[in-house]
Amino acid sequence: MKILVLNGPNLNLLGTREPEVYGHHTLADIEATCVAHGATLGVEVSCAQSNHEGALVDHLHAARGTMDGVVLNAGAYTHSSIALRDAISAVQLPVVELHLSNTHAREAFRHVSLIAPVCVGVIQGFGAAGYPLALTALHVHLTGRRP
Ligand code: CA2
Repeated sequence: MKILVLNGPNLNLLGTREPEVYGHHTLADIEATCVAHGATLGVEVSCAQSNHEGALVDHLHAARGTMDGVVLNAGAYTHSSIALRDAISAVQLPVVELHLSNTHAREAFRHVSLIAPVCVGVIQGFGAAGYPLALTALHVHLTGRRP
C-alpha cells in the first residue's frame, strides 16, 4: 500500500515561527515520522510539499494510479481552492484532510473547508500527532481493518 502525504503553502516553515499555533516540529520531522509510522502499518509513505496551488493539483493527478490514498494538509488553500476540490474529486482516491490546528477554534474564515465534502474524513487539532493518526485512519479506510 502506498500513501502520499501532501502539504500545502507555508508548511515548509513549520518549527520556525508561530510554535504556539503550529508546534515545534519541522516539516522534515513530520515527514520522517510519517515514513516510520507507515512502516509499522506496512505502508510505503511518500511526502511532498508545495506553496503553489497548481503544483498541489499536479501532485494529486500524479497520485492517481501510483498511490492508494492521500493525507492532505492543504493549508490556506483548504478555505479557498475550488481547483484542489475538483482535483480530489477527479482522481477518485481516498483523501484524508488534515490540519495541525483546530480550524473551528480560529478565525471564521477558517471554519469553511471547500475540500472536506470530497474527503473521506478530517483530522485536526492534534498538532503533528495528527499525521500518524491520519495515516492510521486512511489505512483503516483502505483495508477495513481496525488498528
Ligand atoms: O492548522 C493547519 O494545519 C492549517 O492547515 C495551517 C494553515 C492554515 O492556513 C489553515 O487554516 C490551517 C497555515 C499554515 C502556515 O504554516 C506556518 C508554519 C510556520 C509558520 C507560519 C506559518
